[in-house]
Amino acid sequence: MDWFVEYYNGCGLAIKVRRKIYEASGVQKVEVYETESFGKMLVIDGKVQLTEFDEPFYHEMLVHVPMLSHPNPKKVAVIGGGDGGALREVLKHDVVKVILVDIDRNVIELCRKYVGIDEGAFDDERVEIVISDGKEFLRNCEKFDVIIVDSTDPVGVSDTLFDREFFKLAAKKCDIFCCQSQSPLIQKEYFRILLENSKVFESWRVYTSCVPTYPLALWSFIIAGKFDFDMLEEKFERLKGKTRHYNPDIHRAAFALPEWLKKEVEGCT
Ligand code: AG3
Repeated sequence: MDWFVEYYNGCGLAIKVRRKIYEASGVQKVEVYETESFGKMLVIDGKVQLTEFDEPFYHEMLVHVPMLSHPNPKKVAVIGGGDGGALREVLKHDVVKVILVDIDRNVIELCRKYVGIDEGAFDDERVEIVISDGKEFLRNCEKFDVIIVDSTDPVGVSDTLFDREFFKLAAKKCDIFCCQSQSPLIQKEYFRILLENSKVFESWRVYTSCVPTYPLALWSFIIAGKFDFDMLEEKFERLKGKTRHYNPDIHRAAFALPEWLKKEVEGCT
């Protein structure tokens, strides 16, 4: 039995693994493990992207917060998210069309075969897959009700999803935008860039979720655009029984920020 270890700035996380199920190198290095306690685990370029154990704490908050903050989302784009977890959650809503844009076909294929958290989402007839850089896609795409960014850390292929130009394009192409915004504790440099860029939207807010297998467990998200939290209970009716983590209480509570984080956020307003 071995340990998989990911190091951050001066600390790290060790996860006991039973075996490596698959490894492939293309646009990115993709590894799939079977862990001792957390089910299957996806690692991209040495960084934990998900485990079966806690991925709903991330994907449900990334998706249902923006989806339920829109009056009637029909057309959605997911940028990144080649594992299919965010896609699976979007399809729980009454959507007409969902475009998944990922730069790495390998991630999609390996995740379908060896991870399986998509639960058939890639075969849904409402889904279209586009293999492209997310920023290039935004330049020429139609308008969406909601755009969701499910990226890796901004090193390597996904750094184009973290710049001001990407945010400017996104602001033109949707009513509501939502992105994962890294660890506000130990990846402050990335978090701050995303806060700064969010200013291109008329309004934006930060929320958090606890994702134990991500750096220091406290994970942040930014929602921007024309969102409101009216009638969450009524809108939640369509999701009832289908979520493992999300509910309207946790939605509202996720926006309650501790003093240190408020300061960080206000420093950017
Ligand atoms: N992407 C955001 C998590 C990145 C974790 N970073 C790290 N371990 N250094 C998640 C993609 C899952 N769909």
